[in-house]
Amino acid sequence: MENKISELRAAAAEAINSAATNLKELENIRVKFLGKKGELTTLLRGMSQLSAEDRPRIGKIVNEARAQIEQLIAEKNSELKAKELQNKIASEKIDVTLPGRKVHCGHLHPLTLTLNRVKEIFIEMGYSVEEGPEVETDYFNFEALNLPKDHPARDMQDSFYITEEILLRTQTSPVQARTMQKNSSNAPIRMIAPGRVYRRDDYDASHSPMFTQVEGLVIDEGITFADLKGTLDYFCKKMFGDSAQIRLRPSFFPFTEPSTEVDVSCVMCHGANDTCKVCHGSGWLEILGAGEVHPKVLQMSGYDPEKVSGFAFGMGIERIAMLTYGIDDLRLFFDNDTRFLNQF
Ligand code: 2U9
Repeated sequence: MENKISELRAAAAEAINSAATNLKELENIRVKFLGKKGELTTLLRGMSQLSAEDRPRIGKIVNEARAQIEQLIAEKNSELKAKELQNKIASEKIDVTLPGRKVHCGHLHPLTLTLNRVKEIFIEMGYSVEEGPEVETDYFNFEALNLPKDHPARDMQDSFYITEEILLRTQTSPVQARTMQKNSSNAPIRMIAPGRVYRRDDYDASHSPMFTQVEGLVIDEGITFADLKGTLDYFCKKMFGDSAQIRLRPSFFPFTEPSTEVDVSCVMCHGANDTCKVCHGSGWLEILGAGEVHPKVLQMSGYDPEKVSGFAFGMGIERIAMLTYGIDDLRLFFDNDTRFLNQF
């Protein structure tokens, strides 16, 4: 028995010193000798067969052997841990003299930049920014805006219908109609409604089935066409520079009466170049539609046209961005080619 114990002790010491080259191997050795089914543990179990006088002596030797092996394992454990740490430090060494990696920083999309600027100008004038659903009811998209079901003007906009009564909004005007209906009677309104709108259009250099609009609505007592003109003139000067001028041409929209289309003096040549590619020599660019809110539209959403009046306008953000940045193809905004986007 004593021989067996000293053989085991020697074998364990040998294994710990030479075989254990990492912590996992060391653990395997610990289990082999000291584990539940380990060799020394098995030996201890066999002690019941020893005579009563041999048992305490042999027990002492086994316990000493166990303590020695444990001690060796603990020492080896610290040694291996230190070695592993050294290896880790060596392999993870950072060369601080290497040149840094360039951080690619994202930035806002040109349409967002343009939209933000438009919003900023109207917010400075005291307008609130309202939003509404892109999936709309036929009622808010058409009916509440003086476009009943049989109205010929509905043909002007081919729409994406989801059911007979639900469609993708063709303009942001339903947001204004919803705001009016939410308000108590004749409460003044000064709001813009930015957002995406959808129309069954071709996808080419100047058309897209989805684009971004900003519409505005002002309602109060005594609002006149002069207020509309002054507001849009101020907006264009802020947006395109102090030298920008506006020109109004008569037009027709079912939700405004009278209605007008608004041109701004050419942002490129300021009307001074017959060969200008942006205005084609006319000196003017069409950028807005507007008008006084139709009395029927006021009435339908709970406002009294005898007491209050208002003006409304609408513009396409893609068109404004194309004019300000000198872009001739609308599709560039949606292709997400980083060679284009990185220029903003
Ligand atoms: C309510 C009352 C009136 C919104 C208006 C326009 C004129 C207009 C177009 C410009 C280019 C849309 O982006 S575009 O295709 N818009 O010409 N929009 S007046 O009038 C309203 C809206 C809501 C309750």
